[in-house]
This record gives sequence, C-alpha cells and structure tokens, in this order.
Amino acid sequence: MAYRDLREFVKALEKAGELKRISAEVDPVLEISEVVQRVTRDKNRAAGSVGPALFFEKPKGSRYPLLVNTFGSVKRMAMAFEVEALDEVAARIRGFLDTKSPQGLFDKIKMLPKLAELGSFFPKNVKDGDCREVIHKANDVNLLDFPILKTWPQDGGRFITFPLVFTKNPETGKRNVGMYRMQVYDERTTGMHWQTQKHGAEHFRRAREKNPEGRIPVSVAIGADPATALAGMLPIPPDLDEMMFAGFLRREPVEMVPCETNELEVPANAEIVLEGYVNLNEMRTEGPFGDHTGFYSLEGEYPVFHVECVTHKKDPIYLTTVVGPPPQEDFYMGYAVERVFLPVMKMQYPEIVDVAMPAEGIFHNLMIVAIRKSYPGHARKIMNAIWSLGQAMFTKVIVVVDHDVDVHNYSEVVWKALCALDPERDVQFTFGPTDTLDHASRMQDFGSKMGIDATRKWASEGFARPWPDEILMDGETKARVAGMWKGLGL
Ligand SMILES: Cc1cc2nc3c(=O)[nH]c(=O)nc-3n(C[C@H](O)[C@H](O)[C@H](O)COP(=O)(O)O)c2cc1C
Ligand SMILES: [Mn+2]
Repeated sequence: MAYRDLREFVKALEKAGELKRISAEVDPVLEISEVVQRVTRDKNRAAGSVGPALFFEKPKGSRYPLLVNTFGSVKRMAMAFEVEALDEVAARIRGFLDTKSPQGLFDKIKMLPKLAELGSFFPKNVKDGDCREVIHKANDVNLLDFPILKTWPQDGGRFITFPLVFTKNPETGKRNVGMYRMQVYDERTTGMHWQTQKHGAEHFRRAREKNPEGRIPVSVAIGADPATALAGMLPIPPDLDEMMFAGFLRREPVEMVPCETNELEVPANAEIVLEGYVNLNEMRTEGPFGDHTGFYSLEGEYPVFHVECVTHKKDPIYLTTVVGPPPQEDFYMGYAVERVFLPVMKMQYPEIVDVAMPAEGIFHNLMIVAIRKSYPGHARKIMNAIWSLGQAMFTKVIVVVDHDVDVHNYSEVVWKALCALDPERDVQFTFGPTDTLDHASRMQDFGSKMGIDATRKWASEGFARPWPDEILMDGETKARVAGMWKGLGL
C-alpha cells in the first residue's frame, strides 16, 4: 500500500527510528539550518546517511511544524520508494524496458506511460482532497504563515526549497512538475528559479513567444506522499508527466484535484498548495542563495510567481530541505535517482557497467563511468553519449575506466585512473551547456567540459608498449599462508 500522504511517511520514519522530534522553539532563520548541519556532520551518524529526519514541532514565528532531512539516507530513500533496496526499483524499470526495444533512449523512457497503463498508474482526477481543508484567498494569503527557511547568512531572503512546481505546456497542454526553489519576496510573491534548460522555463518561453504580455498559470504543492514529493526532481524527458512516474514508483495512481483559482491540478494529498500565475514580461532579481555546490549561487534575473490562493490541510507539515556543502540531504535524493535510472542508461549503452557521482562532485561536476571496452575510441564514445543524455549533459568532468574498476571505491578510481593516464593523449576538452550553478564556467550556462579516458590503452589505439598486469598474489601462495596463519602469531 502506497503512503497516503507525508504524515503517514513521518509515522513510518518514526517507527523505524529514522526521525527525531524537536519540541524546543527554533528559528527558521538560520538556526534550523545550523541544527541540520550539526546533525549532518555528526561523526557518530550511520554510514550512508546525513543523520535522522528532523521534525521541528515549534519553528519560531509559525503555527506549523517543519520537516527536513526527510530523505537524507539510502535507507530512507528506499523507504520512500517502498523497497528494501533501490535496485528493486531499477529492476522494475528494467523488466519493463526488456519487454520491447525501440531505438532511442527517449523512446524507451517514453514507453513508461505504457507501463503505467498496464498497472493503471496514470494520475486520477478527483473532486476534492485534504489539501483543500483550509482555503485562503486574496488579502488572506500570507506565505509568511509558514516556517520558510533562510538557510545561510548571505541568502537573499527565505526560500521555499522543496516545492513541486506545476505548469502546462502551452502548446500541448501536457503537465510538467519541477522542483525549483522559490525566494519569498513578500506575503504573496516569490521568485521562480527554473533554470533555462528546465521544462518549466521552456513552458514560460513558449507562452511568451505567443503573447509576451500574457501570463501562465502556476501552482505549487509542498509536501505529499514521498514518491510524489520527490517526483519534481526526476530527470525525465519533456512532456512525460512526473505524476505518472510518481504513480509508477508508488504503484498507485496519484490523485489530483483541480485548483481553486486556476486551471491546473495538484496532488490531493499535498500538505500545502500555492496557486497563482507568472507574468511573461516580469523578471526580478533572485538570490544569492547558499547552494548545494557549497558556495552561494549569485543573483540572477528570474520570473516572479504571484500567489492568489493558498490551500492546506488543517494542520499542514511544511516540508523543506537544506542545501549547502556536500553531502547534504540532496545527495541521497540524487543517489537514488542515479540508481533508479542506471538501467535506462545501460539499455541504450550496454557497455556501461556502472556509474558513480561522488557527493563532492555535486552531480554535475564529476561522473565516473566503468565500461566494458570493445573497440578503439570506446571511452570517447561514452563521453559523448553522456554529454548528450538528458541532464547528464551538464557533466563537467567524465572519467571513463575499465569494467574491472569499482567506480564506488574512489581510492581505487584515483589510483587506477592516474596510472592509466598519459594526460596529453587521454584528456579531451569540449564545449556545451553547463549547469546554471557552475560559477567557474566563463559564461552562465555555457562552458567547457573535460573527459578523461582512463581505460587501458590498446595497440589499435596507437599504444605501442605492453600494458602491465595489476599485481595480485597467486591463489596457491595465499592458501599456504592462510594455512600457516595461526602459527605466525600475528
Ligand atoms: C533540493 C533541490 C533543489 C533544486 N532547485 C532547483 C532550482 O532552483 N532550479 C532548477 O532549475 N532546478 C532545481 N533542482 C533540480 C531540478 O529539480 C531537476 O533538474 C528537475 O529534473 C527539473 O524538472 P524538469 O526536468 O521537469 O524541469 C533542484 C533539485 C533539488 C533536489
Ligand atoms: Mn519535466
């Protein structure tokens, strides 16, 4: 049975010993963020985790509780997807992909709706939902009722960090859901930080081409059952409905209710819903914001979201996350996405054995890829493939290693990759789109990338020398020493 809503997940986390309640009053301005940092950096915390989920019962200045660090461990991400291990989700996707094999990767991902159909995971429209228990309109709308965090000292203000931003493609009418941070300007206005390559930004541009003076409806849901709440970050193709994918993940359709004041629908089980619009001719300075790079992302011009109506449950839980120096909660959210989508990547590029994105690489800075190398130049081909693969296009540095390197063992990767390298020969530079948060690229959103071919070099690649074997003790000697071990007194 899928989690009905966020509070049911909170109960499950509490039962599993994965959540701590804080009854003392703590300020959402900086203090909660610092509490999260202390928990995250606690040396005694479990491996594969940034500490427990934290439920703040009394954020200062608000009547509503706040939930943070919810998904900050491998275990909690597995719980969110209702599996023992994340590989099970990957296996479900793989099982489906194996049934038919169309040509392109996108075709494959686009088949997922079929899977949804089979299991009837398509979102279901319903008339009413808990998210509408309380309705505020017009002058009654006040975002400051909620314990919205200011996370770092130089932040431009308070930011909503865990929203599901709903828009419709003005040409096809298809829904998109993205997780884009929103800076709170005042009671009824926020920024809308959809980066230029994201689907929300594309909807905005297409609508503006048609009618530059117009507006588009936007609704934002905060807090839902875990699979739905996480769906906004999924790197899936445009026009593939994230709510359908959430239904697939939770094995039950997401129930959607019509908004009160615009034509969009939102998850019926949402804790909080903000309804409104974005003007197509209005931009405003957004930022700075202490980001998941560990640095402040600079001020920039972004669209503005005008909130006309707020609905919520009687006692809404405000879901949020803190980003900052890695690792933080988002590392585990991204790690789960990486594991879940690996089979999709492998389907298109079967030579890929495994991939790893170390936390310090912030997803877009570093990808380590192990391949089963079959022909000259194979490592270069995989680099180019990754640079053209959805949001992996942002990857700044790709390191390609042979299949016998464990990409999750970073010390092995550093050792073997550096040994395999003739830098002038094996490093390749190219240009392309960069992540908006990359503050080093010479222009925002555009810059260079580097691929490192750290595979064994072959004669057919022009390598004229013999390549040495890795040192390994022979089995007979190991067995003999094992036999005498006790007598050695070591
Ligand atoms: C905690 C968190 C915050 C994020 N903030 C932003 C943001 O402010 N702007 C943005 O464009 N993407 C942000 N992202 C990444 C997007 O959610 C992600 O790229 C997603 O796939 C976008 O959806 P779309 O492909 O439908 O546009 C964030 C992700 C996480 C996990
Ligand atoms: Mn999308």
